Amino acid sequence: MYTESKYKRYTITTALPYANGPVHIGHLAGVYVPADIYVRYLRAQGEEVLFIGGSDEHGVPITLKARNEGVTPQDIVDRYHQIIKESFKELGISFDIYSRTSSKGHHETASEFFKKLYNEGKFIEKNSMQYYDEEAGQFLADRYITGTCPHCGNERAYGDQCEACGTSLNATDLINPKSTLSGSQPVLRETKHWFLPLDQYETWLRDWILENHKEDWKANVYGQCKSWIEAGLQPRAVTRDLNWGVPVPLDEAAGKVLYVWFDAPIGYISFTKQLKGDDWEKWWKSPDSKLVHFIGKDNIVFHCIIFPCMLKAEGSYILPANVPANEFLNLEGDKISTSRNWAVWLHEYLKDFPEKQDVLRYVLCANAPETKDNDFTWKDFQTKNNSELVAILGNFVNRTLVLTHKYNGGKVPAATQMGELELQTLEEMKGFPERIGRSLENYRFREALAEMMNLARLGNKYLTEAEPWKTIQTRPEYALTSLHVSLQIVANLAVLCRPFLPFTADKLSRMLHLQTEKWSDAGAPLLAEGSVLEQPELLFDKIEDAAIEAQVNRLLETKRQNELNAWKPAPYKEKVNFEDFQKVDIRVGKVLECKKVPKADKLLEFLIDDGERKRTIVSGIAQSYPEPEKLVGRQVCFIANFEPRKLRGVLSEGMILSAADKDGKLVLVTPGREVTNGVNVG
Ligand code: B3M
Ligand code: ZN
Repeated sequence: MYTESKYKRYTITTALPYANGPVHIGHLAGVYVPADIYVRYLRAQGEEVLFIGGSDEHGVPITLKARNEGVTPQDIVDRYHQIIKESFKELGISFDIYSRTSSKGHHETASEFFKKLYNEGKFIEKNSMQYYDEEAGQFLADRYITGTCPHCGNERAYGDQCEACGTSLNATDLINPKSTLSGSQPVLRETKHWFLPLDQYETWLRDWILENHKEDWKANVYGQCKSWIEAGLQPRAVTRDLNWGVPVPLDEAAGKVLYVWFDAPIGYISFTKQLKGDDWEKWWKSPDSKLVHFIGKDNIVFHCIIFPCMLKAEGSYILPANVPANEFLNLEGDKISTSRNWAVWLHEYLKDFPEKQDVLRYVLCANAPETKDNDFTWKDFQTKNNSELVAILGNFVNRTLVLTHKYNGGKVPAATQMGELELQTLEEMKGFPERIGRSLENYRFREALAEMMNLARLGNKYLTEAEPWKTIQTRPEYALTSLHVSLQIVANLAVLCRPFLPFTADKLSRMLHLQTEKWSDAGAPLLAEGSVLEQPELLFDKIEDAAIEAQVNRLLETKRQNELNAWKPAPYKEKVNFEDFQKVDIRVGKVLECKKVPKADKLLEFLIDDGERKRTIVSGIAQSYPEPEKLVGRQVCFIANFEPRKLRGVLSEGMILSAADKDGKLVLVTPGREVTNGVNVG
């Protein structure tokens, strides 16, 4: 490692995704891709690493989903745990274990953890007034209750947290609370819960975080912790009146479970036990172990304040050395949302773009919201693939391998003509492992990725200057030497791209018969003269516009569906009196002719039999009736006593009534059955 490290092993955890839906690119960019890059780098450095993942299977999001689908919470978590686990694996997220919190082992570990704190008097027992939904017949906690956040005014804050400003809340903090079960106004009822007195840890937190982690924790993380600590920490309920979760291991607590955010982080520990058996403790209790939590910014309070207080209260655990939380990734300029299906789901991506796992890893790392929210667009995805992966990395590797097969039978050539350019290029190559490594050790993954790509740029630059396709005619020895140098850069890329692009690294190593993945070997030539290379295969291929258009259209359709689902009637107009209404003369008439008004894409010209005479009326419904002639013979309702007016040169006598449907279509208002032309509509 390049930065000093007193650690013998690394315990790396990733936020446990709720098993109430698949994972999307926001989760990947925020948590799992950076975590996997970091872990793969540590392994390449020969470090002892434990990489932990798993599904968070308790909590109200899951019971709400089960309720909406009329299935059990276990059905929900069984379905999504599998989808999540498989899609992570297919993306190359290299967990040592991916487990789940509904497992028996987790329930035991979480119960024991609670019981220890209980027996040592670390909780405050409190009867408190909590919100209760009389219609649904249950207490309301977490996402069962919503209301206005007292800190930022977000009207869709939940009972335990406001996702807009990240503040952790007690349900009784909410303004205008409403049950998400029945929509009713909840009442307050007394119930007993056990609270972790966070306020008692304030002095310690100030010291541990505000003093000791001022420099090494990311500014966005440090800043959030600072504002919470300075806002004053409150005791936090660690139990809930729910029936889905880890039962509170106390006789008097029937019908209560551990708060999901109490049990979930303990999942990191129970999964370690599951994997390591009796050898688990060193990963969580030895000061030689470095604990790092990879999370999104909405989980900072739980991983920097609440879970550390739990570990501190228990007394035998190490604390996180760092929590490099990322900000949020948006999609096409809008917040990613599971409920609005505004997301790129990992399992769908893997189906739509088979064999392109590394492209997604690359784009999500290059665009990672490391210090501020960032945006994913399909156009940028295509550009990064075509202009960077194909044109820079893929192109350099392919040219080098193809020319080596063409000029030297696919063997690494001898380097007999090393000139100034060659020596300088190999000298430059030496510096890449450390620069990339230091960025990774400081959780600057975008910077590290860019530096890895700079090595490919160095290769392209060298190859272009050396021009073996030209010198092969005049100075064949030099041409072969320049391919030798280029091949060393290709081999270094195979080692240095592995944390980011593991599938590409595998392909490259196979083509080169590369024998090492060790970071410490990189920076120097890695291929011996004469060693045989496999036939080259393209590392990346261009992504065509059609594939991107299909994705963008899918999102546009999703947006349209969301607008339809969100549609509400326009606000009703002011009251009018009956006399005013009687002034409007609405009649029924029959369509005799109907045609488009030339050069007016929205207008149709109707000839109506109004019971007395024929009248022309122009109406703006052309886009909803593309075949106007089909309206001949239909009866329509029209306002007969508007002043005539000219529209695109046509004198229009009245207004035909149509309803503007929520999808924007205009639908003619017609009588329920054939009536006499000219009759009144009232
Ligand atoms: N289940 C995920 C979230 O809040 C939450 C993380 C738990 S990590 C212990 O989106
Ligand atoms: Zn808020």
